[in-house]
Amino acid sequence: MSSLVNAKSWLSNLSDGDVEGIARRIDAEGIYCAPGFLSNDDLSHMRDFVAAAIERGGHQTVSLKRDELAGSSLDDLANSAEFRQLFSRLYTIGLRRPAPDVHFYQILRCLTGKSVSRHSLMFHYDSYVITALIPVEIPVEGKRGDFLIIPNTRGIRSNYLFNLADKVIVDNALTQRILRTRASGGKRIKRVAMVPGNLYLFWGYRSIHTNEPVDEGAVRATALFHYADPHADSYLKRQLGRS
Ligand SMILES: O=C(O)CCC(=O)C(=O)O
Ligand SMILES: [Fe+2]
Repeated sequence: MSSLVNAKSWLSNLSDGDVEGIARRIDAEGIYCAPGFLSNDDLSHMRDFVAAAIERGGHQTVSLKRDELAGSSLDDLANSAEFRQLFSRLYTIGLRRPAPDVHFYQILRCLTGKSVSRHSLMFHYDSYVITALIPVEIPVEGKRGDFLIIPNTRGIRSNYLFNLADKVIVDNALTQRILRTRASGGKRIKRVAMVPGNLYLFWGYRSIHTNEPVDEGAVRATALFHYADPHADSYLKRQLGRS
């Protein structure tokens, strides 16, 4: 049975100094990794959940949202006080600002089938300050679907309009092409071979990132927890109907 014991014990042993260390590591390296965050039992439970979701989805890419994750154990993780506190502590200590309430934009991304390429190498900034990523399933042969990140290329924009401008620049076809070319050897692009059960943390809002594709017959599943939208109260954002 999945119990999240490893995760909870690691989380509850974190001192403020440890959290500060995590923040400074993300500042310096772009990404922090806590190895073995999930136990093998947790992982195998989540993998069964992923396999069932892919089966139901007709062996195509599926993205499950928070309300579709009941029974996956990822719901228990998102609801656990220890996990939630990691985000508010990392925000307060890392950004030296008071942390907003913890509401996750939570996704379980399961890539497989012909649609893999459409969902890969799409470089982007997240809308949320902190991104936590836990790989659940990573192919052991063929293309691994490495995570790619150009860390900390922008600050937290004071204004939603500037944020939109950044996103438009990254979103266009030319920029995507340049980034894809650079992905194979660019110095600033960091490649991370993801290990299932590890917890990865990065400043999703500040960093351009994406994943490489996997083979059509393979499965790459990642659990994502996004926290703290700096533009949650933006009038312009509301008018534009952006989420
Ligand atoms: O699955 C991944 O490796 C990254 C996904 C991602 O960046 C996102 O969903 O915002
Ligand atoms: Fe992202």
